[in-house]
Amino acid sequence: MKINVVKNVMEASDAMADENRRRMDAAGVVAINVLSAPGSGKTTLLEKTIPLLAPRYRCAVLVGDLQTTRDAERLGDLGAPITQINTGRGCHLSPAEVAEGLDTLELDKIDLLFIENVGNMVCPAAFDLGEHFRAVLLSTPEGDDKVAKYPTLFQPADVILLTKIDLLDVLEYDSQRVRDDLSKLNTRAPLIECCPLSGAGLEEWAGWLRERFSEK
Ligand SMILES: Nc1nc2c(ncn2[C@@H]2O[C@H](COP(=O)(O)OP(=O)(O)OP(=O)(O)O)[C@@H](O)[C@H]2O)c(=O)[nH]1
Ligand SMILES: [Mg+2]
Repeated sequence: MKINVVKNVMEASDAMADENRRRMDAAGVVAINVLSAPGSGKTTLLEKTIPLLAPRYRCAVLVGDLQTTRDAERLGDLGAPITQINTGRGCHLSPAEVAEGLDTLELDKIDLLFIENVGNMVCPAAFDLGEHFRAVLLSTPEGDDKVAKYPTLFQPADVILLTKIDLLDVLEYDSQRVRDDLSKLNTRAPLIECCPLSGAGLEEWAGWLRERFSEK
């Protein structure tokens, strides 16, 4: 009896991600996959970050959502190329969708490409999109227990942003618990405490991005 085995259902996905990375490498683009739960502040972070980096760094954004162009509209006045990717029912961006997004951009004119993933703490973490680095946001209202509960999101992160620190005083939030959980899971990624809304802490994040670009 012949038994068919699908050895690695992710193989095609990973091959597509590698191809995306190759295209971006050829154009000198550094790509950051930005992941978090819905509403942690990904778009707000990008709204504040792009003006901090311009004009020295030419930024662009691929932004994933199930429906609407709302995030792209928010980012649309920054002077950076923005492409909204609607996934329909999809709970994460796929490398094939990112490849289509790359087709809409002039890669030779981009230094930093932010890929705002669909808000979700589980599925997006499983897919390499061809990015060079992963930035993971954790906002204080989500609770201080999330690092240990969602290890697959935080373990591969290259940088972690603890956002909405302006709310620390009104929440019963233990930042040390986050640091303790990270010390068991990921000691490589710096933890940047910030408030994307006010801009507090964003110079440290911008510095981290500039360093990643200069390393490439
Ligand atoms: N208090 C506070 N609110 C913030 C901060 N950053 C973002 N917000 C608010 O959080 C809400 C969600 O922010 P978004 O930037 O839309 O979050 P997102 O992660 O892009 O959301 P999705 O794309 O839906 O996953 C908005 O009402 C923001 O104004 C912050 O630093 N402090
Ligand atoms: Mg958003």
